[in-house]
Amino acid sequence: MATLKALITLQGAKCITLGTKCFSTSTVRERKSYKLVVVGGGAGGCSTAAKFARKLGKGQIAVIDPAETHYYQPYWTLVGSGLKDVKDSGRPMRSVLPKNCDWIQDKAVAFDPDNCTVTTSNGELINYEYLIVAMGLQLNYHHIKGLPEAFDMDDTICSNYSRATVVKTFPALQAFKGGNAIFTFPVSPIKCAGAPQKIMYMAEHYFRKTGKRDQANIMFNTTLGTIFGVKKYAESLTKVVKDRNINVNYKRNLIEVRPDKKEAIFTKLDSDSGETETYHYDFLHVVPPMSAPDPLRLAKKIVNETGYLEVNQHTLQHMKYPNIFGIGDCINAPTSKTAAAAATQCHIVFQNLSAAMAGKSPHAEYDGYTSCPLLTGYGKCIMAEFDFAAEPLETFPIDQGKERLSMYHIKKDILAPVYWYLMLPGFWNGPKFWRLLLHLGMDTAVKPKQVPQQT
Ligand code: UQ1
Repeated sequence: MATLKALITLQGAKCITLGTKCFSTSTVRERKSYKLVVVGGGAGGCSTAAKFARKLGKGQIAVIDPAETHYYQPYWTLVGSGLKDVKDSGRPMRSVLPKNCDWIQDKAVAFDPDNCTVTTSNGELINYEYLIVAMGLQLNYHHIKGLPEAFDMDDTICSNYSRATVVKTFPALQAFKGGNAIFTFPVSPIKCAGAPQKIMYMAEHYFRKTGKRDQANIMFNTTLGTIFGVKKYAESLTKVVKDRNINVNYKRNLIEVRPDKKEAIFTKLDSDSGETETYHYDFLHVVPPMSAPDPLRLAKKIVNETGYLEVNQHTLQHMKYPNIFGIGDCINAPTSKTAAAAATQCHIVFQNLSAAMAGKSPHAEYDGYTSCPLLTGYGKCIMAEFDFAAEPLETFPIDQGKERLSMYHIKKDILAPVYWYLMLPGFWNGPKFWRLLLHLGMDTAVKPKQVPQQT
């Protein structure tokens, strides 16, 4: 702590915010200073850093992220279903960051937006003119009593949401002999809100293929009151759960696991008295509650009351600090948090931050586009795509509400190369171009719908 204080005092030179610009007047050499600092080396951070690295050139950009490995998380449903190897979901962070940016392999722990600095966990102060916050979400397994320890104690508990626990899913499905297979969905916004049910459909199909479906009672215990937030896809999924004999228990929130007794405890969110229900499980797929990462959540000047970066949901520029932009899961935009959303946002951030750098007003507008390839079995996928208004915004001129083999192959075989070779190097702006082309320019939903800003 003393060292940290000394460092801060030594490097405590002033920074002046002028409109959208922040100039360092520091003469202290130790302090690093960049035109653009990107906090987070995930999908949004890498792809925006790549675009700006090309624009600004060497030495102008730093990406702050402690992780040694960058993971393509959309692979994890496929890993849990036994279709892909977890090793293929990760690549060394250095290999996915632009060559001419500095990688500060440390954790951002504090933000001082008035002085344009980010502090890292080893006490370094990084000075920026412009900042992109791309910190993703934090997984809060520890908010469920008994977790994360139960993952080590019980082979039948798994979770596709982390590298350490996704490898338990397929072996648990293989070892399953019958009984209750429970799939959960937590309170709070989560990333890829379709993933909690995708693995359930894959498990159901796997049980059928391996002759154990008759012994399985499959349950989806979700905190929500509907199966999906977009009417068109909710109708398709309601039919899927009915046809596959899956029991959906709405308004159930997992609060505790007892691996010694193989019990999962849920609160009933629709009961006033906080009533609980105890279920015996023979297989349990847990989706953790999530939040903005603690260092961001606690940076009160730049977040809203729920802890997410407070940006204008159309321009993605910060509501109070014009030299700050946000992308991906950590922002307050009211849309489903996915890599497809980050790809589309990347293009918007690039245009609007470039405008800000040139002293102009942001003009590009994000329409809330997001996409969720809802795997509903081996060889089946409903490709959900929608906007802020929860209206379908489909790329292909076919009904994407239907389960399709073509969409399954897009999810399984095509999107990963798109991610590694187009999105991370900053060349994939989402499928809007293809949507326009495939609809021969007749897409009526192309203009962003004006949805009131939510905070
Ligand atoms: C997408 O653009 C994207 O970014 C790379 C994803 O992330 C992996 C997706 O999952 C999806 C579905 C899209 C949207 C693309 C198409 C072709 C529908």
